[in-house]
Amino acid sequence: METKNLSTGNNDAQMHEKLRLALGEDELSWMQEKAQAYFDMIAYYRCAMMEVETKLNVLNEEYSIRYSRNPIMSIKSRIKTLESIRNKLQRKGLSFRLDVLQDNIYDVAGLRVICAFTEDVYSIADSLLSQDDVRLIHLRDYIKNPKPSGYRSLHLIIEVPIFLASEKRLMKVEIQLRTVAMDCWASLEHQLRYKKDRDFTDEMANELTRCALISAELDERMNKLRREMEALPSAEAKE
Ligand code: 0O2
Repeated sequence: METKNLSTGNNDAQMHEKLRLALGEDELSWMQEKAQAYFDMIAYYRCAMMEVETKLNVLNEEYSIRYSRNPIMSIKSRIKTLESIRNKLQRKGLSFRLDVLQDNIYDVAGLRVICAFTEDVYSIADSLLSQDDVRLIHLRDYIKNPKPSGYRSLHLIIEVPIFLASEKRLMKVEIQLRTVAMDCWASLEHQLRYKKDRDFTDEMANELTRCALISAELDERMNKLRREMEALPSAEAKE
């Protein structure tokens, strides 16, 4: 372990020296300042992501106490990679500047919340949005209005405060809420569609859309079953 650190440090020093010779001291320190500002900003997004994840875990815990079941099955979080941020800015015709990034890219910090039932998706979203430090920036309901591909999920862009040592910052976070069935479809579709060495035909796209309809039907039938079960008297009430 110690050897690895020493050798990494050595490589860093060599790289620094190469850059200093190629660029000059002023340019190098300008570049370092820019890089530091970027990494600081990413750290703030990471804090906001943790903040929202905690809120979701608290909601899940409360539902579990109140209704003896967990509406949230799992939460995945990710920070968008530098490459993905750069590509998205390019696609939007925007330059790579921190202020431009913060004003235009809302999914630097992203959470994917996998729920048991469709109704859980909306209950969790409503509970989160009713909190007084959460501001809704944007809502896209791809469950009520699926994408042409068949993709279904509820997308929220929210703004939450993070409290640092001497300041409060408002940060944007994207939350994608979906059921297990929606997540299964989206994950498999993503794997199939983005296989780089294969063509994706129209017939394959149509087949995926048909699979999305089957997954929507599965959700509907599960929701119905749940409603029917909840309408029955509980074992305690029967005694
Ligand atoms: P990643 O790696 O998942 O983060 P915006 O500028 O953000 O408002 P955008 O990006 O078109 O516009 O927003 P949209 O379409 O509402 O949401 C984009 C994200 O939703 C994607 O993230 C996917 O995660 C998911 N998504 C949207 N459509 C589909 C689809 O047809 N199939 C699958 N599997 N996922 C989808 P990114 O940007 O691809 O990157």
